[in-house]
Amino acid sequence: MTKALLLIDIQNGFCPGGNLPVAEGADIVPIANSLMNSGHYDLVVASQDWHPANHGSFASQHPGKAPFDMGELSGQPQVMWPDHCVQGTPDAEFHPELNVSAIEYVQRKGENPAVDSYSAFRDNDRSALTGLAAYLRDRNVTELDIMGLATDYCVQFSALDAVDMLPGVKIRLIADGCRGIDPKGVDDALSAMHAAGVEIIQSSDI
Ligand code: VGL
Ligand code: ZN
Repeated sequence: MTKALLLIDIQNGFCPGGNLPVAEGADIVPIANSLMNSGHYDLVVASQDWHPANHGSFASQHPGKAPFDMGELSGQPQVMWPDHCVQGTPDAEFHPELNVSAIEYVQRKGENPAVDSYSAFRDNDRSALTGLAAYLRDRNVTELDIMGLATDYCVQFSALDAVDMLPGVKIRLIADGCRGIDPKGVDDALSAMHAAGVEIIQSSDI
């Protein structure tokens, strides 16, 4: 029995003051810190959105596109994001108050400019794996709790891939430990995760 906590993209870029801020994004940092300190988890891992400056999800790479327009990338519809979480910049760093010393493994993602990677497990076109599923299997993880940013994008894609790629592992979403970009998108994401077999819990349940 290995209980693991997966922290999705708790980075400056997704917190107020960042380049792709999520409303109240920084409010989840104390929740992450208290869960890491709770003694409940045997293992804490985190993902980090880690884009090259010319990443194809950036509106700046598509003449005529503005941030939040729809475009296309790797043959799929793609939201055109503001430049965010560029490798080596403060925007890509974890939130300064996040207790990073408790994190044993960091999975970077979104490094290929030709495809986006919302999920911490694989690229959006599902061709390249990040290595996180193999790491968690190797560590004999049996329960995986997920929280972070943003509910309707990276959290949702990661939770759905966890169900798909870690058969037999119990997957739970810590709802109050997440914040989203679009309220409607958050509702849809919670429904989709629930329908896929993700248990939706609150941090107070742990
Ligand atoms: C994310 C949009 C673009 C996320 C990452 O972490 O949810 N969203 N890149
Ligand atoms: Zn990104």
